[in-house]
Amino acid sequence: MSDVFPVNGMDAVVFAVGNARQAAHYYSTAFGMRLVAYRGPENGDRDTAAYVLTSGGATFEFRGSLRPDTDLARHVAAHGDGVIDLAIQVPDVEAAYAHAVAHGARGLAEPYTLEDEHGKVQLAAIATYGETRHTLIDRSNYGGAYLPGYAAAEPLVAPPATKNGRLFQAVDHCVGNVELGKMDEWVEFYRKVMGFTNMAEFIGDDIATEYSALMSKVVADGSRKVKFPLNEPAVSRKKSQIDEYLEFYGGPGVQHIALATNDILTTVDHMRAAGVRFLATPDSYYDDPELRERIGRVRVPIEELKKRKILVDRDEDGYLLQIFTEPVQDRPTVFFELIERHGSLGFGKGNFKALFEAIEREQERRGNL
Ligand code: TYF
Ligand code: FE
Repeated sequence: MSDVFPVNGMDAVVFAVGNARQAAHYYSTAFGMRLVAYRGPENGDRDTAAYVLTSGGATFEFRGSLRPDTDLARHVAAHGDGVIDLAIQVPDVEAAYAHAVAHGARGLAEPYTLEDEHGKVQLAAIATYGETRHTLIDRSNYGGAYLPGYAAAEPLVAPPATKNGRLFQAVDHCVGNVELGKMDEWVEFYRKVMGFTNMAEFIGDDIATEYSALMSKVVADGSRKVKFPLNEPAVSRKKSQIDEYLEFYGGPGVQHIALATNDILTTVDHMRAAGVRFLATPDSYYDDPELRERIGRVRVPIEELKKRKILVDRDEDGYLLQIFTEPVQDRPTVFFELIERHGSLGFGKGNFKALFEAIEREQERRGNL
């Protein structure tokens, strides 16, 4: 199962943005990330400014166009700031690419090698939903800051004052929004092309029509290191948040990136203090005796979660704490999730109702409900 398309984990999440320099600043100050590499005219790239930031094992690259007539500029004009690449680390790029295209993937870049004094990197790329791509990458023979062509860079600001100097340590999952009726086709795409399998968590018809206005299924590689939930709008009373996304993004794309943290309270406190806005759950969520019953004991008093509007869910394997930011750019498109897992492999199914009601209140404020 996992041997038809072995993966080692997520590589970089690449964003196309209107102003990469300011994005680098925001993700440094508000998300506590560390600038590690840069590429621009100073390094011979006349078209692009690219900033690479890390937080533990998570890597984000922000690319901005210096000219109006580039693919990157066209992408930002069409979609606003957004994710263009969910790069995946694979042990064998040639084999992964060959398997993917033989099973129906559209190839965007045949396997190629980048090389400099720090070693070599193998890459290839395939298309996924919308204008999003998956770069397949093997950097196991590379010791440089990011990729050949990028120069090492110094952090922009001091690290956050946490025990390990960061606010999160990995990308937990990356969610895609696709068009009505297409979710199962994309589930099938990941099954055929990458051998990914359906995880148990999904939003069924009943929940979809009652309150969520979306359907959702999760695919993951055999080792569960790469997890891709996929949403489609559901027909319901109100305008689906997925339709709002599709309208403003101009088609399918990445909806949210979930970041794994070991201390969600500290992370949320830091991000809030830096000006990041989170979706607010009503106090009634925490005061509901049914919630307290269902959740049982978690590592902090519920009052601490209530103060910060952190959601909590439990399943047979354990529990998780999670919270969602508002969209992080002008358009109501991409947002982030913070997630602290204690055994649970789920996605917060028990929170869907409260979460989607909070999202609907925001849609309403934007005039998009
Ligand atoms: O990734 C997930 O499935 C959860 C739940 O618009 C979720 O984070 C699903 C859809 C959505 C927001 C959150
Ligand atoms: Fe999520």
